[in-house]
Amino acid sequence: MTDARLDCLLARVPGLRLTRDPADLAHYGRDWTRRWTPAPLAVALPGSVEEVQAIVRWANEERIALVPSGGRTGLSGGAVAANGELVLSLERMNRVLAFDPVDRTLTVQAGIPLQAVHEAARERGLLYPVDFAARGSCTIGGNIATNAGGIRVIRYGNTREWIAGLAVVAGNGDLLELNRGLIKNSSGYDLRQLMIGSEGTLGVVVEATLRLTDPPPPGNTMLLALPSFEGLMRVFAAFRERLTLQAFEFFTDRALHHVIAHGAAAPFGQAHPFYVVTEYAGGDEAAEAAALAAFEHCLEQGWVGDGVIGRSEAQAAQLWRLREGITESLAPHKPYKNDVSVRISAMPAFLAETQALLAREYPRFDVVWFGHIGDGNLHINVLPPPGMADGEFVGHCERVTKLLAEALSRHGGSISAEHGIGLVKKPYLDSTRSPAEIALMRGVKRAFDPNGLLNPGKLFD
Ligand code: 2HG
Ligand code: ZN
Repeated sequence: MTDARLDCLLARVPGLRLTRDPADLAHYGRDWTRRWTPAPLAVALPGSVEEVQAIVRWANEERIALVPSGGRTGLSGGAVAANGELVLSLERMNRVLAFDPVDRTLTVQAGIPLQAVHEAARERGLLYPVDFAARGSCTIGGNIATNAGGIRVIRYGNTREWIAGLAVVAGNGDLLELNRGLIKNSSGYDLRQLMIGSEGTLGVVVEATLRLTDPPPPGNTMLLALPSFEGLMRVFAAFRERLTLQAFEFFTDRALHHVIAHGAAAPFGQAHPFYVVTEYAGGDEAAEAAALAAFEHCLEQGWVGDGVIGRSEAQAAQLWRLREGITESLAPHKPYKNDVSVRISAMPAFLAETQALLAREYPRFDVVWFGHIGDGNLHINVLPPPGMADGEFVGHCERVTKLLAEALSRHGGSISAEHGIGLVKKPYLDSTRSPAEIALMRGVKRAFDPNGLLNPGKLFD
């Protein structure tokens, strides 16, 4: 291995899969942010909990930083290894371990892709309801690390709601069995919940016990075209009042432009400034009548200009592609990403203020808005004007993010809704968390990871 520390690791964990192949270092050293040059020391691909524990103990002796790694689909730089860290990939630990039909839980290893969890639940007649476009590549461990949200939070909540138990290797190598699948457990601090959303800074999630639920009756999908931003929250209120919403997602014409340029079919004969994809439970006559009533009400009020229903599964998938294809269609342009949230009640005022701010600050930039508007969560992707150097572009975006963070602070919002803080949003953490909170978070970090070796530099320094 030409590195005495790695030789020592291999001697201690015989058979450990470890690579320093430059292609592997580049592959495992970065996530979807693509802003940092990967430079890990090596990549370890353990095959068991015991191997993970041995790696963490070795890292403490050698004082080597570790970057826990799932599917690396994150957008905040939380899984980047750019400073000689050892990447600890859970990729090989990707099995379903147990299913309990009475508890309705599925116990899995952390490296299992979200889509495989969906399939495992479906095969057992049940549903794991957290879902989003990266389902094929992201892993459940990464979902837990960021408390991932996605397109069905409006109905089912975030990842946090679906974790009945966790097995976690703490910063000193101890194995913690947190909550052990219990529904009720009033026995002190809930360390499981603390671990969820901690971005790999407190422990390495190695196994998770997931709650499953009944699959809903078939839903229906509708695409709405809106003439203005102002009507957006009113349309949401009108649909929520009449229907059980499973998703309520919004995007702008610029977003649609990129998805169509990427191969999707245009949904309407003419362009509209804003769009909503909504999915509602039912699929029966009553739901259809309620959806039609909501649509007609919005049409009469002038909040909606046009609409189309996905009549078959294939049509619904086509409508969903318009929303779910946005991130992929923007990726070649290297967008600067914002993922912000406010309470739903604060959304109209926040939208008006943010729209004015961005129109003022980004007159030359392509600004693409989309997101989970029914959860108060907006994604604002900024694309560089042609020819602008990367440094100048990022500098500009960082200055505007500061203004956005100040607006969020005034509206009681969050600088990260579902992507995590990572490296990208670290400078703005104090817009969302008070000094007292951050001091406590640092204390928690020290308690779980005394030598500061787990994902150092992410979340805070
Ligand atoms: C989504 O909602 C993801 O599609 C990605 O959270 C958001 O690319 C983004 O900014
Ligand atoms: Zn999202």
